[in-house]
Amino acid sequence: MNSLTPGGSEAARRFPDGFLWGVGTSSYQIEGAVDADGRGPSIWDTFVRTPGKVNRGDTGDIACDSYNRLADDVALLDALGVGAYRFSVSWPRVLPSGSGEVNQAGLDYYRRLVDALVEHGIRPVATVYHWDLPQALEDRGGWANRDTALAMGELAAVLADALGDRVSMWITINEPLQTVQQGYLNGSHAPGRRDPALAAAAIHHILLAHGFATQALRAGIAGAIVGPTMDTQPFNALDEDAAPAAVALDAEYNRVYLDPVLRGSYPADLRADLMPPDELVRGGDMALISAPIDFLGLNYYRPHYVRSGDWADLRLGERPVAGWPGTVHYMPPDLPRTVMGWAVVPEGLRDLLIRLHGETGGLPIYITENGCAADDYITPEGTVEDHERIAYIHGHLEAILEALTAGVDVAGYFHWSLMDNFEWAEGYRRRFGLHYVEFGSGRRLQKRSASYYREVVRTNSLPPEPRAPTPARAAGEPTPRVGEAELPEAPAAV
Ligand code: IFM
Repeated sequence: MNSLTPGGSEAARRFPDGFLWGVGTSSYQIEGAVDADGRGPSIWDTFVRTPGKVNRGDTGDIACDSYNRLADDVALLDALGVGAYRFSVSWPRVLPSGSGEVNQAGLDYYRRLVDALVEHGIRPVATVYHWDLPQALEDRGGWANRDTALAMGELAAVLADALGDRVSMWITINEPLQTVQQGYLNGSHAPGRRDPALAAAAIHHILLAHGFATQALRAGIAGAIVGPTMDTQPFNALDEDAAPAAVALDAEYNRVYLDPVLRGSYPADLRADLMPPDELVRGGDMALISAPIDFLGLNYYRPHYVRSGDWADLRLGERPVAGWPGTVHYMPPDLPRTVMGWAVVPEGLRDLLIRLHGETGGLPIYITENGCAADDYITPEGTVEDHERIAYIHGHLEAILEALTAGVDVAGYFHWSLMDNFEWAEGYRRRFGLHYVEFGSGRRLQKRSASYYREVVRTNSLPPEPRAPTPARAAGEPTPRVGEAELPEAPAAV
């Protein structure tokens, strides 16, 4: 793909001094202990109990049991040698009713976590909202209700007060796109709505929540470093006729979140039914949403492709682009894919970083998530040989080096994830971790990729080449370079 593949000079493979290496998780995906110490219910506790919503009916009731295994997880981080850990706070653990009374026992858990991290020289990076909205707020309208944004400001103030002496770096919201697309448009995530009018309101209120949280964090913590995390998803048009649809999808998926934060306005070409109506956008809202941020968090997994094509003649895996007759979502058959069905395109990350460098006016960008699900398994020798993941990381780190060379201020990389966990509607069947989790016993086991990543962190550079052969899938599985006839069902997010 580039000049850095095996043989690139050592200097070219080095990351800048001070580059922040980390891993990430989120509360509902790992903590379990959903009834412990006064935690209130979240929308995910409700959603997982709705028949047919989550694969095999899996729940986050136990997950990785991180609430009770805090020391084990910090030991894993320590062994990786990472400089930072990105975790999220469970809102219903801290404010069981969404606002009002604070649950001290819940706050204490995060205090213990942060103390342990600091003791080990690992910088805590906290996400205020990673999808587990208190059910009490959902009962009052969830993200379609402006009060939810105000309540998130309240949550951020509580967190600033309790953790601000030890946590300086904060992510306000994680992937607002997914909250809106999956939570309010296609219903595949909690709260499972399918209503563009609610989605339009949710867009505005989740951005407003970012604004209120930023304000509260800055007010409570001197020198707070604050930014949102977006999962900006490139849309590539494969022919000229499909280009207008790609631009429209970019507005619907990406610019609708980036523009308000970076420019203080919604994109004029946004799908009309998703444009937050004037009566919801009050005076001062856009100024609050676009208050200065210190960095942009970027979660990158994959790009998308559209081509012109007859809706009556779709191939397996293709879907119409809604609102664009004659244009289809397309998966080029020669692209490798992960078990999620997501295309593996590291250079998409490089190009996206260069784009965002321009759009943010050169703000530092942290890759707050990047990783892949794979069909990992424990070999008879007791190891997990996840060479597909190593190749994935390697390729994406090369892409980051290229972006750095092009002048982008990439300030850190957080691999998703520290360990296998509850992958939302997919339940536990999709493993994203550097550590294998034996669900049931809760045992954690280092995968081969953890050793690879430890070496990257230790040397602050990319190894000359991945350490082992890089089959696209675990041994015994068919290669993902399959013909179009074998394309899987398209992911629900798009
Ligand atoms: O597991 C999720 C995470 O919660 C948000 N970003 C994408 C990951 C993989 O799907």
